Amino acid sequence: MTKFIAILAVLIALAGNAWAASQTVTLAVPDMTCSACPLTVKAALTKVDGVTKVEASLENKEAVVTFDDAKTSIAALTKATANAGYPSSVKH
Ligand SMILES: [Cu+2]
Repeated sequence: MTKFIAILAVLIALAGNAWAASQTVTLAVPDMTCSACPLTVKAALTKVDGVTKVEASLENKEAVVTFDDAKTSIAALTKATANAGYPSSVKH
């Protein structure tokens, strides 16, 4: 019986993971002006819980962020860049 409950717990945990979806968003970060800026933006975004990948580009003035939408939101991402001194918005 204990074993059955343990198996059930594993199945529930796996099902829980299935709900979390990995999302990728492109943020426009117009205030990046030198090669150090993308590093600051990347560091700020990487610190947000749930973010799995960040690519910040000075040339495009944008940051491409991959995150787990069960752990964080686009609002949290734009807030993180703003707190680092770089206001951002979603690129459509
Ligand atoms: Cu800079």
